[in-house]
Amino acid sequence: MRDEAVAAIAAAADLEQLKQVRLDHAGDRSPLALANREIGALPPQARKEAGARVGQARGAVTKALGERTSVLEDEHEQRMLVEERVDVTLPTKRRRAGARHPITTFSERLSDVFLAMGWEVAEGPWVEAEWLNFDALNMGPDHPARTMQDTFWLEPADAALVLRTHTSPVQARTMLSQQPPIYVVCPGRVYRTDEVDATHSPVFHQIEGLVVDEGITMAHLKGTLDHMTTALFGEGITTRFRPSYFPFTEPSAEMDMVCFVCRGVDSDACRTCRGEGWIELGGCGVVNPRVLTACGIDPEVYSGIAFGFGIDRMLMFRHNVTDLRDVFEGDVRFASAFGTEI
Ligand code: FA5
Repeated sequence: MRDEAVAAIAAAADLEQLKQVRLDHAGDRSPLALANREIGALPPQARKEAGARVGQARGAVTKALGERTSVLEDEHEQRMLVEERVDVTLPTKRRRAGARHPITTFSERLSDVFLAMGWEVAEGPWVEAEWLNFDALNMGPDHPARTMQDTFWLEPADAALVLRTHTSPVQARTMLSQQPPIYVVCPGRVYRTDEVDATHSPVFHQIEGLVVDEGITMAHLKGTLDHMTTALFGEGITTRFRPSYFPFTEPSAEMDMVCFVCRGVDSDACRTCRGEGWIELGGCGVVNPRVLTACGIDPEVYSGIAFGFGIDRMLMFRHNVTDLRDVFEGDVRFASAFGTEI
């Protein structure tokens, strides 16, 4: 009985099996327990002898159980240590934190320059009425200048809706909703059917500026834009106006600033201005009186100035981004490289 029990204990492969063996060989109904109970019925001499033998057997079984338990518990613990081992050197699956897009930060920085002068920030929708994108800005249905900005039209065609090709419709929206004095900037996304290359994208960003007040002239325009370039690029940046044409301004100009990297000296090797010595920021001019009239403002009393600059191009020049595609591909490494100081 004893040998059988000890052999069964030794054969238990894990704690679960040992539990069963304990029940079978040391439990209340085990042969040893039954034998123990029968001892009382034996004659005194036999009782003594049987008691000693059963007692020894039970002691041996208890000891064997104790030893096997501790061996199996050790094994179990070792196995758990191996199975649940944590390799702290493995790469984590935690996602990198995102980063603010530099266009967002740069747009805010641009707006701040104007907010500090007491201007307001205006917004307009990306899906715009054809009339506001073109007609109100002195580009009627057959105006040749419409082809200057190749347009995404929305279906159905008779809804006369476009993806705005510039931020200038916000000028019209602002003038239609408030009377002068008006001092607003509008940074935002615009769309054109342009092919993608290092300096063009079919979706890009502009910042529009509009002032309408009494006695506003081209001199205010130049002074304001010079202040903006100084605030963004630092002191000593020369700017120039080149004659240009926009149906909604008269006279019109393209504004350039001297390349802030090479300062126009030995510019042939300069990658920022590509040998030009100058960087084009965008178009501007004195608001065409026809636009004021179309928007319900009396051009005999008020005059205005406006500008529309490419934010993406400015970001590129300011931060040495050589390919505009990087701005739109959405790689978080590109955005992270800018940090929060733009
Ligand atoms: C305009 O869009 C006029 N609305 C600007 C204006 C506003 C003039 C108010 C007068 C008064 P233009 O088409 O030149 O102008 O675009 C302005 C700027 O947008 C360009 O100088 C350039 O910096 C940027 N731009 C134009 N097309 C793209 C493009 N495909 N990708 C990136 N930037 C572009």
